Amino acid sequence: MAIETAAPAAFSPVTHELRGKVLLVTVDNPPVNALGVDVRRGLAAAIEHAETDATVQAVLIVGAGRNFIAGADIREFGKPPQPPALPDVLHRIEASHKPVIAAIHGAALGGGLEVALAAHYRLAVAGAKLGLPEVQLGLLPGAGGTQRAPRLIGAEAALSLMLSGRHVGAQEALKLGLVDRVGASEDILAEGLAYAQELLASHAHVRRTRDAQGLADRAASQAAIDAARADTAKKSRGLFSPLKIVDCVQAALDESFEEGLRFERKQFLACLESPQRAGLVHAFFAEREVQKAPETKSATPRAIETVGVIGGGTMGAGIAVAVLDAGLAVTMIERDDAALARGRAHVEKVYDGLIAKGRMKPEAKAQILARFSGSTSYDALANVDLVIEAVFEDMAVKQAVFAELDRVCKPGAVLATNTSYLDIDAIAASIKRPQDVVGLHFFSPANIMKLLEVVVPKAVSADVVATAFELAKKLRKVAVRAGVCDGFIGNRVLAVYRTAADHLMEDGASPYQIDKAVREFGFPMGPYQVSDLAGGDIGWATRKRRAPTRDPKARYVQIADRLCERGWFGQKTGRGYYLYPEGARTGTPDPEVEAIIAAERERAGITPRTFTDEEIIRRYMAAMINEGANVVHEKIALRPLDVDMTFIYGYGFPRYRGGPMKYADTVGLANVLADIREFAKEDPLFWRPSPLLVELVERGADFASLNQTA
Ligand code: 3H9
Repeated sequence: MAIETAAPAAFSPVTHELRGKVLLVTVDNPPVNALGVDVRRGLAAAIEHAETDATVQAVLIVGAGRNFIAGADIREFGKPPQPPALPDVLHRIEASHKPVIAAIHGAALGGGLEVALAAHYRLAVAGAKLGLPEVQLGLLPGAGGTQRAPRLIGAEAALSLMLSGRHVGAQEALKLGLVDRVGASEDILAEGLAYAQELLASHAHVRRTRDAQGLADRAASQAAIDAARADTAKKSRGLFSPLKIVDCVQAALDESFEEGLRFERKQFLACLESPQRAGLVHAFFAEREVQKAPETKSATPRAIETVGVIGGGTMGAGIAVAVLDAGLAVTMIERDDAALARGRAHVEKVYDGLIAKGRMKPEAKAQILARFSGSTSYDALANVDLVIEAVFEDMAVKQAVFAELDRVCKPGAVLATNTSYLDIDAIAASIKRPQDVVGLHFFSPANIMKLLEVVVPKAVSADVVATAFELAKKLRKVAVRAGVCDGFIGNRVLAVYRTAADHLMEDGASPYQIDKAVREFGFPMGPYQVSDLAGGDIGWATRKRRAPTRDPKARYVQIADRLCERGWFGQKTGRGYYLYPEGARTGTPDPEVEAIIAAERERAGITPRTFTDEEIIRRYMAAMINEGANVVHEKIALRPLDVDMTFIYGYGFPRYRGGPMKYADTVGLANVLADIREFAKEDPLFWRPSPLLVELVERGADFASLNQTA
C-alpha cells in the first residue's frame, strides 16, 4: 500500500542512509522523538525508499538522542488531524517486503512501541523503557497496539501492560517476548547494525506481528480478558478508556486483524474526544510546567547532601524517610532522648512495613539507616546543607527553633519550615538571615504524598527557591510554587470548600450524602471521611485560632464543634462523623450525629431542605473554583495550572478532570459565575465572585489562557 504523504519537510526529522545493505533510518525529533506529522511522513518516505532501492536488503529504525520514540505527539491531540495517520504508517512498515528491525534504547512508549511492534524484529539495550502508557492519558494504544501486542505476547501480558501503563525494562521485555534480543552493550547503533547483519546473513524473512500466535490458546485468552474486565470494572472508577482497552483485546481474539484495527480506531477516536483525555493531557503538561518556577531559570540551586529534620513526630519522620529515600543523609533533632527514640522508631516502622510486605530486604534498611543520625542538640546541625523544621504549629515555638538554627547553622544553609498556615515572612524576619528561609509544605504521609508546596516569602533569595525545586525533584515530588498567605494554595482553598460543605450540611444534606456525591465526582474520599481520618481535633484547633479574627457577620456552622466537644475526633477515637466499631477503617453512618445535626439546624433556625448530588457538587466545586481564582488573582499561585496540580497531588482531586481550574473551563466559566451569583442571593458574604472570574467571563476567556501567557 502506498501512503499519500506531502513531501517530507526540508529538514526532515527522519533521515536515512545506507550502511552496507542496511538502510539506517534515524528519528531525530527532540526532545523525545514524538511521532509528529513530519516524523510520520519521514518514516513512510523511508520505507518507500527501502522498497524501491534494490541495494537495500533490510531496514533498521533507531532514535537519536536519549530515546527511541516516546509516542504520538501529545500536543497534536485535539487539533485537526494531519495525514498520514500513524496506523497507516505502521501498516506500511509491517507490510514491507524487506525485514524491518527496531533497535530500542531509552523510551519506546505508546506509539513508539507500536512502531517497534509493526517492525519485524526488535532489539533493546539496557536502560530501555518499553510500555503502552496511553491509559494514563485517557487513551488506548491506537496504532495497532491493542491488536499486535496480544498477538505477540498473549492477552494476559498485553492487558497488564495496557491497563497499568507501566514501563518494562529490556530484560523483562525479552522475557515477555516483546523484544527478540537484548544487546550486550548500550551502543544502540552498533547493536542494531550487528543484529541486522546477522539477520541478513541467516536469510531471515519478514515476520509480521499480525501473524503471531499469542492468542492461539483461545480459552486462556478469553479467561485473561474476563479477569481483566472484572478487575477493571472494580478498579478504574469513572475512567473511560480502560474498559475500551479490554474490548479491543476481545476484538483481537474474535475478529480478523483488519476488523480489529477498525474497531480499535473507533474506540481510540472516542477516547480522543472524551473530556477525560483533555483532563489527563492537561495534567501531563501541567505536571511538567509547574516545576519550571521562575527562580529555577534565573538561579543555580545550592548543593544539598545533608539534611536536618527537626521533630520526630509523624510529619518529621515522614519527611526524614522521604529524604533518606532520595539518598541523602538525615540528622533528626528532638527535645530529649525519649522523643528521639520515638522519632527513630517512626522512621524504622516505615522500612519494617516494607520488609514485612517483601518490598525491601533487611540489608537495604540497614544501608539506608546508616545515613540517619539523631541528636538532642542543635549543634549537630552545624554542617548540614538544609534544615526542615516540622515542630508544633505555633509561631512562638517555630521562631524559637529558627533562633537556634540562626545560631548553629553554617552560612548558606537553607532553612525551611514545614508550616501549613503560619506567616513565613514573620518567621524569616525573626532571624538574621531571612534570605535563607523558605517554606516546604509536605503533605501527610510525607514519604508518600507527591505534593510539595514551595512557599516563597518576600525576602528569600532566588537560589534558595531553586534549591527547593531541585530537592523536590530528588524526593520525586511535584513542587508547586506558592506565595505566603493563610493556608498557601491548598489549605486556603480547602478551608473555603469545606465551609461550603458545612453550609450544605446545615441546610439539609447529610454528611454521608455529601461524601457520596464527592466520591462519585471522583475524589477517593468525601470531606467528612477526610476529617475523620485526619482527626477532628486538628480543624477544631484551627477554628479556635481563627475565632478572634472571624467576621462576626459570616455564617458559622457549629456541628463540628459539637462533635469535638464530645471527644469524637474520628477514627482515632472510634467515632467522628462516622462510627468506627472496633478500630474499623471504614465508618458507618451514625444516627446520633444526625440527631446532633438536626438539633443544630433547629438552633440556627434552619428548615432543612433536600439537595440532589448534582446540586451538592455544583456548590462544592463553585467554592473551590472561586477561591482558586482568588489565589491566582492575588498571585499566591502563579497560574491556574498550579492550583490544578496542588489539588491533584495533595487533595485527591480526580486527575482525569485535570484539576479544579481545568474542570471550570470544561463546565464553562460563565456557568460557574452564574452559579455563584445564584448562591450569593442567600449568602452574599460567602459567595463573592472572584474578580478574576468576573474579568475572564467578561473577556470571554478561560483559565487555560492564563496558563499559556504565564
Ligand atoms: C500515543 O502514543 C497514542 C498512540 O497509541 C496512538 C496514536 C494514533 N508528545 O517528561 P520529560 C515533552 S499517546 C509531545 O520532562 P523525561 C514534555 O512535555 C503517547 N511532547 O522528560 C517535555 O516538554 P518540555 C504515549 C512530549 O526525560 C519534554 O518532552 N506516550 C511527549 O523526564 C521532556 O519530557 C507517552 O505517554 C509526547 N509524547 O521523560 C509518553 N513526551 O521540555 C509520555 C514528552 O517543553 N512521555 N514530551 O516541558 C513520557 O513519559 C516522558 O516524557 C519520557 C521522558 C519518559 C519519554
